[in-house]
Amino acid sequence: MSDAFSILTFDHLELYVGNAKQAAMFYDRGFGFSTIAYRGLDTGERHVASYVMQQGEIRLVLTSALNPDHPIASRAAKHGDHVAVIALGVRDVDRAFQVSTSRGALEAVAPNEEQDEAGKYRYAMIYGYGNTLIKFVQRDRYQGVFAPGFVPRSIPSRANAGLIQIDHVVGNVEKGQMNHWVEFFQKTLGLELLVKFDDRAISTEYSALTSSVMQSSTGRVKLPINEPAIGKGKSQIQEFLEYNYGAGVQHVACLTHNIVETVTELKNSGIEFLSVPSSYYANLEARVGKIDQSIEQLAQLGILVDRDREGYLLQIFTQPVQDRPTLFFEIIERHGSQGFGEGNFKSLFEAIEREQLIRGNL
Ligand code: TYF
Ligand code: FE
Repeated sequence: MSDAFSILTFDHLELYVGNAKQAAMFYDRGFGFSTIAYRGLDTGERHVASYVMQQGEIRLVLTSALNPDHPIASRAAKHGDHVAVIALGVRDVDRAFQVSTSRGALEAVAPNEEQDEAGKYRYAMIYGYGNTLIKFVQRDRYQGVFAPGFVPRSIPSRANAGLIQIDHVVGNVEKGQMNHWVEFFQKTLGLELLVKFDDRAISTEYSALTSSVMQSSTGRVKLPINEPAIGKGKSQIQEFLEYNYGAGVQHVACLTHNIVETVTELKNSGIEFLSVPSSYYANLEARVGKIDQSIEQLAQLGILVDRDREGYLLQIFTQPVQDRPTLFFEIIERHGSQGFGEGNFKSLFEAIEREQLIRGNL
């Protein structure tokens, strides 16, 4: 198996937000990200302000417009704070752009080179689902902290939470659109369809969804896509689409090597998580067998466990990180399993439905 061109990793995710200065404090104090670079009025940037936040290899760029006519202002007004750009590290931006656009991807920004004293930085962008942009980044000849136009700013988070890598980034698309986007990622990026969960695998009494997991050849970039399916109540995917005003990134899964410590830290910092009933833990050991963690501790923190042929995984989901029921984060620790917690889908979706019911959206 091989990609259409070499996709190395997630380079960063850029969020368009209403107030980047305040969001930066949330991702620092709440999630344990350190500020590593900045651009804004005081660095000579007239149109936007951006904070580059890093934890382990995860980089989030938080960007706000400085005036109401800027397209980033209208995007943030429409979708709320959201992941606007999925940036992929590639070996060759020109090839990534040429191959993907010749196979049907729409051009957003043609290959561009920016330069400063730290070297040369190349990028290009294509359109993904909804208003999401997919950016190709090539930084092999760039030695700077982030990119030209940014000044280094070293503000270490007071409490690193042990997040180390982006594991996967999930998109929600409108009903009937999932296969279109699966084919889009197969054709234009050469991603492989790893697994498909249909609405029988993913349904509760009230709601249903279908999901396809797309993956790059190295496995480092995983981009699952969900669409709503018909159920007795409103699908959580439909709820997302209504509040996000269209397709977009639903959740970002961050890898940790110690989920117990990570979640303890995040909870102490005020991050709120979904919770499952204590009955989930009653027959857990029978379901997943022996694991290294104490089930009592997992139950206390609300961490979910799933096992497949290759091993097991631990996962937990935050509440949405803005007032709209849109973007949320997943914390995941893998022990062999490369799955997504299929065995937890029912409990997880019932937990989400309890929240939908409180919001008046079930
Ligand atoms: O990425 C996944 O597939 C899991 C489970 O709306 C999941 O994290 C799937 C759909 C969803 C929430 C979580
Ligand atoms: Fe996930």
